Amino acid sequence: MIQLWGGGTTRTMRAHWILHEASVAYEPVLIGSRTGATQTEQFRALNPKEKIPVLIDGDLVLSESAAIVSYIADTYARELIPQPRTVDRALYDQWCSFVLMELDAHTLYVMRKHRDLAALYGEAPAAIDTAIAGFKKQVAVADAHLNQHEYLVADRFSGADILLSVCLSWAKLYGIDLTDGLIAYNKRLTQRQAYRDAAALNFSISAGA
Ligand SMILES: N[C@@H](CCC(=O)N[C@@H](CS)C(=O)NCC(=O)O)C(=O)O
Repeated sequence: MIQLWGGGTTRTMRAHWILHEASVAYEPVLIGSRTGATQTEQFRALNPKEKIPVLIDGDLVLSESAAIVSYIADTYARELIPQPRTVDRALYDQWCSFVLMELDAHTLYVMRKHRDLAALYGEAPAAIDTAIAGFKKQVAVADAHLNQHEYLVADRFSGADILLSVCLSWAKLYGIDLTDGLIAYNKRLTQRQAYRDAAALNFSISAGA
């Protein structure tokens, strides 16, 4: 039985959502972040980075939320990801890298680190201001694309939309104003049954302090 470790965060949400989209039966192991549960000997053996989510499928132990999204789609739901070695797959990879770097690591996560987790990482108001400005500038590129297309790649729902939608929900939670177009796109995606079922499970525990 496939296992997915982790819950309560936007990164774990990505993995729960793709598993639900793919209708894959799995056992959720709902450990939370910053609870100490990622520092046990058992968990460190799965992921020495001490981070959730982690997927176990047979002999494969896979961390990194975006890698999990692509693996599940490639293996169990090929309609959710363009085929390898195609132009659409290159564009899919481009959008995934964009979301992970420009909307997650460089911007939203900077806000998380220096605002929510300032006790650990230090306060940095200037970094937060530039993170918000950076997020708005970068997300405008996705907005312009989505004004012309229903989805990010090949005009069909894919794992890349999961990554973007989760970041848009995260931005909303942080009080960042989004355009009507992005709000409508996100609403459409979060109305999917798979999203609702995954969110009910993922957010049944909280993110941790
Ligand atoms: N790049 C990783 C980031 C994973 C990550 O940072 N996870 C956080 C929760 S969102 C975590 O597990 N932190 C360790 C802890 O809080 O115990 C991914 O996308 O999967």
